[in-house]
Amino acid sequence: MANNNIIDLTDEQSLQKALIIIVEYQHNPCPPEIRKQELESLAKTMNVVVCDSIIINLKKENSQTFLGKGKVLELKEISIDKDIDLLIFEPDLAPSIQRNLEKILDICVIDRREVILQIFSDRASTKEASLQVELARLEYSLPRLTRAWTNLSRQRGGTKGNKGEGEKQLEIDRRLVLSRITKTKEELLKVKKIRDNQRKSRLNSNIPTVAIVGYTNSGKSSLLRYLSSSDIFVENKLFATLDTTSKKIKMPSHREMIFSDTVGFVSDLPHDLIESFNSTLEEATYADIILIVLDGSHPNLMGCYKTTKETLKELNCEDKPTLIMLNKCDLEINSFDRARLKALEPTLIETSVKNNINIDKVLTEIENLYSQNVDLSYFEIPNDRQDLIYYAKRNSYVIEIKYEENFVSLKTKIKDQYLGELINYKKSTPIQ
Ligand SMILES: Nc1nc2c(ncn2[C@@H]2O[C@H](COP(=O)(O)OP(=O)(O)OP(=O)(O)O)[C@@H](O)[C@H]2O)c(=O)[nH]1
Ligand SMILES: [Mg+2]
Repeated sequence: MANNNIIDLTDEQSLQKALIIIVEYQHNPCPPEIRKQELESLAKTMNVVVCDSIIINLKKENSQTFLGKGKVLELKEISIDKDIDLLIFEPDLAPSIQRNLEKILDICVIDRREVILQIFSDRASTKEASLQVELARLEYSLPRLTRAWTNLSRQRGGTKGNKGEGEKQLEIDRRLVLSRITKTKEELLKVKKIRDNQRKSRLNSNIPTVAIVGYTNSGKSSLLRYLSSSDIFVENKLFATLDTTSKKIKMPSHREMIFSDTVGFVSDLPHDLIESFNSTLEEATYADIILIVLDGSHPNLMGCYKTTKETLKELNCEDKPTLIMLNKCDLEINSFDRARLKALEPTLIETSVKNNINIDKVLTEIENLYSQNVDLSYFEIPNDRQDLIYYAKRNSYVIEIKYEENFVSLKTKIKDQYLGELINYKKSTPIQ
């Protein structure tokens, strides 16, 4: 690829010095101090050194440079004084503003969205995740082909050569990016088909599925790792997980359920990333139960809760049976937020995956939730058809078996294709 226009931070460049700029100019319910902290941890995850962070109150937006002339010059002075290589802005910048700022400041200017793209790009490990990130990066780069900076060094587009040459090169670059986008989409479609087939076979079985969702770094992978005694990747950094991992878990009733880990949410997740990660997030759409993991020690707990609920709404999952874990209760949880959350979500369970607090309770609750919400079938099986009871146990999710005088009553969740001979003993009304 000749020109991807996205910063590529290699190890050698890992000591890039960044200045973070949070601009307050439209009402944002999340306090700037908290947004600053989050952008700092995102920047650190991207492997840059954050030298300083500044919050700027902006009354009137400048159409060319977003900030006023005086502020831009002030930033230039700070950047020179502190030997800054990289400015990171929140909110996201329009391509033309980013270009103008880079020209005036003579250093690389990126926004939060590009930071997230970079992190996703560094972390994508499976083919699907890599393709998804590649697509988001290419789409992001398209309107930015004339940027002065890329790979933290100057690029030719728009800055060198005469105008005619620049335009010709730009057209070549545009076409290259567009054909790459088409190719990536095609490849993605193929990978998606494989995933869909895997999911289909999981859904076709009678094993209930639980999607573990929540803000990044809340403990989702830690939970699945703990439950499945596996070595799933867990890290105290944002976006440790970009792919879905599914594991069969033995529940307290000894029945099995499939738990799937998902990519973490973040507030204002760039829309193209939500779209490109849709197939991963679809795990939630198809799950029987949603398990939300919240980090109780997060400084913006209510914001994380809100973002999680909003993202689930975007995925059309808001009406699914849902359980909330208020995780990391071994750490300090803001008592005001805890009370607010409990009022909103009375069934919330305080947990610590780290110290195994209330994890069994979560599993039991999930089973309860499932049996309350699932469409059950009812059967009365003659006592001498123990083979059918055995068949039902193996091929459906049995909620209850009662041995009556003349028959065995069975309450279960079973898919039509598994009914077999059981269909002859199906009852339309629930067993009393
Ligand atoms: N103190 C404490 N730390 C926890 C607990 N659960 C998880 N952690 C830590 O929180 C950090 C993030 O955990 P992960 O399981 O990677 O979080 P995640 O939700 O999968 O994060 P993403 O994949 O980025 O979305 C790790 O350092 C864990 O060790 C807990 O109950 N208590
Ligand atoms: Mg994870």
